[in-house]
Amino acid sequence: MRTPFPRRAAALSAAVAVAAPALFAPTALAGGAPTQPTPEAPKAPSVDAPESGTPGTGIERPEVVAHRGASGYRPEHTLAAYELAVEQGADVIEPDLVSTKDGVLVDRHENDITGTTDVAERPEFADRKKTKVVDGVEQTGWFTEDFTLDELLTLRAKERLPEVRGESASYDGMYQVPTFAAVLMLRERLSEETGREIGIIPEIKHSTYFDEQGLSMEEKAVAQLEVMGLNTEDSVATVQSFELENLRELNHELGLKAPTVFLSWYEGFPYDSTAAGDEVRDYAWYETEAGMREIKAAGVDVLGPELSQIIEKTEDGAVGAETSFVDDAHRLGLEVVPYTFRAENQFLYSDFQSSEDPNEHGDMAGQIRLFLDAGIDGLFTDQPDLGVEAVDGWVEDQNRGR
Ligand SMILES: [Ca+2]
Ligand SMILES: [Ca+2]
Repeated sequence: MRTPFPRRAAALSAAVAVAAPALFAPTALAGGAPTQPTPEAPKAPSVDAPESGTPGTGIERPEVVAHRGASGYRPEHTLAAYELAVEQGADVIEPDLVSTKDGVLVDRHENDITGTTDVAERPEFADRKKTKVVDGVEQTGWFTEDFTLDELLTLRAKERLPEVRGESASYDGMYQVPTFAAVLMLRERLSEETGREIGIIPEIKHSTYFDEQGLSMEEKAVAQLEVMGLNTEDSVATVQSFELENLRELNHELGLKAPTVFLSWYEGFPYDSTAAGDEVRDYAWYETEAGMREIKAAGVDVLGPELSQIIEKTEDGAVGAETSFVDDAHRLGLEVVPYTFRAENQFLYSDFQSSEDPNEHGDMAGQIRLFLDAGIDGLFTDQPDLGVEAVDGWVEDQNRGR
């Protein structure tokens, strides 16, 4: 069994290993090391040997995923954003995947590239501007599926939130849109350079939509992971989607061996449900036990909820009640890695805001600690340096028994 985010393994090994030894098999951090212990021999904690069930000892370090790269500091989804993320100590880098017209997987959060590239200022592409319905939402702009890779590579990335992240915007115009292959190669190089096996967590965006365009991405993603030696059960690669059907297909039909993550949102339907006319399987249903069991049956290992699915946000933006999401998921052997911790006040729960200035940094570390206390196994953040610092401090405190 695969445990891409290994905290649960050590934290619960004493309690759970007897009942389900394979389910929570400890892995080396980021997996893949040939010397990792077998499921029958849980890894010894590095700090004082814990009594069975004693809290605060031998906690594995939850992993920090650099959301779209170090996207708080560089234009998102650029090689520069990933390099900086690894320099800042991120354990895992996140490319989002969409397709070009000629079927190449490239790294953007949306197939609409109006907001993250200079395409709108390119007269040669003025006639590519279109209005389309993507996942049921009408959008006007420029779309990756209307560009060949060669055309796309002439564009330059820009900061999506220039008014919020002015420093990042100063890098506008410097970087290309990377292919998935380029990000995979960068991961390999950075792993060699740092001596740390860097994880990668590609997300297949708009799966049903791209199938409808005749540009299915899943087969290509598996093939590319295979080529890079990352299609293994203990892979440092983990594949994500906001739809379940393509994860089921990847796990059960397309030969994906690497772990998978089902992402969710606090409201609405995954688009595969909508496209199938399924009025039951909305994201709220996937939070129920029946829903989580179905996710598990699709071969999924990790849930990627939005923060408020774990700790509710009150109407005025403050910390609300903790839900049973983490406990429910853990009971079924699913890990929980929520998104997105962003340091600017406007993105924080009001308890952690530092001022009225929406763009000033607040106490993201404090907010992260709250979620670590709630039992998350890893986290996505736009500021990996701050995320790593928060996680390291928390782990240190846990191991001191605080
Ligand atoms: Ca993503
Ligand atoms: Ca497909």
